[in-house]
Amino acid sequence: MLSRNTLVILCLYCYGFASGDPAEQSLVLEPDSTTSPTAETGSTGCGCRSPKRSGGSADSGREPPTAKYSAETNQHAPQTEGARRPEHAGTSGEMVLIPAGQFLMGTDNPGIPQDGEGPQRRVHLSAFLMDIHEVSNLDFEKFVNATGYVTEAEMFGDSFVFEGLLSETVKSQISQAVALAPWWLPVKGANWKHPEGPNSHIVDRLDHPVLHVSWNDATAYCSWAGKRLPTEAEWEYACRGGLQDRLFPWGNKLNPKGQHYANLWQGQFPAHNTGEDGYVKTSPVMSFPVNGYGLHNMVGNAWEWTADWWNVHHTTDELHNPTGPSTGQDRVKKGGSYMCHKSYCYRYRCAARSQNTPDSSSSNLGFRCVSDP
Ligand SMILES: *[C@@H]1O[C@H](CO)[C@@H](O)[C@H](O)[C@H]1NC(C)=O
Ligand SMILES: [Ca+2]
Ligand SMILES: [Ca+2]
Repeated sequence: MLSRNTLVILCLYCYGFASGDPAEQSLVLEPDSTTSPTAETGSTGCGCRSPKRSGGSADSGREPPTAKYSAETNQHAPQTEGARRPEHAGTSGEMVLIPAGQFLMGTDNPGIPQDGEGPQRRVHLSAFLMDIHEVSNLDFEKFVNATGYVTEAEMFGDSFVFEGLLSETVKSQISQAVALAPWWLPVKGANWKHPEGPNSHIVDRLDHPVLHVSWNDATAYCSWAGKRLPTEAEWEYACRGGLQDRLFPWGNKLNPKGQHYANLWQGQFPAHNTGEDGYVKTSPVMSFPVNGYGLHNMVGNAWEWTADWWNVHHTTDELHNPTGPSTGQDRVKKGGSYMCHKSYCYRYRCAARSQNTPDSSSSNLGFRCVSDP
């Protein structure tokens, strides 16, 4: 096992670490001085960037719960606009062909303007194959069994866990929290195999998304599988499922006909999740209806890493197969998670985006891969 100091030297991305007692280096919790203080304020902050190893910023913002649906509403996948699969979308294993085309990326009506959701711009993409679901614990276990890969959270010895998932015993052992997003707690021994710490296991959720994987881990997995992470443009194009100018992969209404189409948060964050969509934590990667391209859980369930560096400024020039900025500090993540509610994290829209450092990991962040046909 590499020591922390060895890791700092070896890891290209660990620029945020200071020297000293390894126990104090594991997760850096100060606000990120490079981030505008207004970047996550008002009704839009969620602490999305907070569970990072090199800084953090967040806020609170609350709205009363709006319970309207029952947990049963997701039991039978509804046959509505989002569930149709176009004839041009063929399958290859557990991947689906996303046809070449053009789309309008981003939005001119940003839900969270400071995230760089706009301006809307035309993007052309070549065809690619995409995993129909988030990489599952079972998928990741195959990779680890085959390669002996050790994730960054395992090397660092800790990862961020949403406090609502933790027992009182585990919580009582933690003295730090993210200053402005106190629902994120650094948990020793939390990693993909032990999502809530050493006493938790994945045996009963092998079909759930793998969590506590950094961008570097995700890249290693996709590379092993002969695939790669999607660019942000590919991810967003796939998210839209062939629909134009819609908020969600299935349309503009969050719950068409009273049905849930994504694993999000119902109730008051962070105190109470009613689990009205059937899940208070992650759900199986094949749950919820597919979008127009046959993809599950593009929004909600686990956030998904993309290949691109983060930047909030975009050209309106028409681009072909854009790959994002050539350099940066954070990588783009898309789709929001089971922790998202409109009151504090309206990021379960295709145009929404957030970021984290490439060595960060948390209990709501995973990924899926793409490949070239
Ligand atoms: C990985 O290896 C362990 C130990 O040999 C085994 O129990 C498990 O079934 C393997 N998992 C997969 C997905 O092959
Ligand atoms: Ca849920
Ligand atoms: Ca997802």
